[in-house]
Amino acid sequence: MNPPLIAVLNGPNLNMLGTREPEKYGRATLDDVEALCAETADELGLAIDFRQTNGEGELVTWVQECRGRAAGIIINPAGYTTTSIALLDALLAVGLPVIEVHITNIHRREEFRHHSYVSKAATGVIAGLGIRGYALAMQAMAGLLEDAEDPDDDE
Ligand code: DHK
Repeated sequence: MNPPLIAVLNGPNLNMLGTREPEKYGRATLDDVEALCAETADELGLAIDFRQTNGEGELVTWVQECRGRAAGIIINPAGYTTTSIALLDALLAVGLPVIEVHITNIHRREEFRHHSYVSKAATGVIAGLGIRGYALAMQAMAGLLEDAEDPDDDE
């Protein structure tokens, strides 16, 4: 049987990780994030489809394409977190477990970063733990998928 596929979707400017405001986002690159996700997925028996785009429409299309294809979505919506009702609607439409990840603690930053439309569709949110947040999201997703398989099992 194929391992469950988790879409790991990244929004605008995350392609610049490593050189972008390293005092906030750290020195790891997006390739490092992908390698971390791939390694964690492997340990958990999951597969990943890891992507980044600067375009809101493309992100919406990728979310739509997850229906019937992916078991869950891990998303760092970056700048679209606070603006995109279209992204929220797409996430609600596909009806998959969603974990929202932010590298920085958005609640310690400017007020305009505090509100997330995406959170309305997210099962959980991880913020402020650096790129480690992606690995934690992967672990949480594995747990959610297990719970969905075995709803009566409390462990
Ligand atoms: C990344 C961005 O690009 C910002 O627009 C968000 C988020 C924070 C992050 O912490 O990963 O406000």
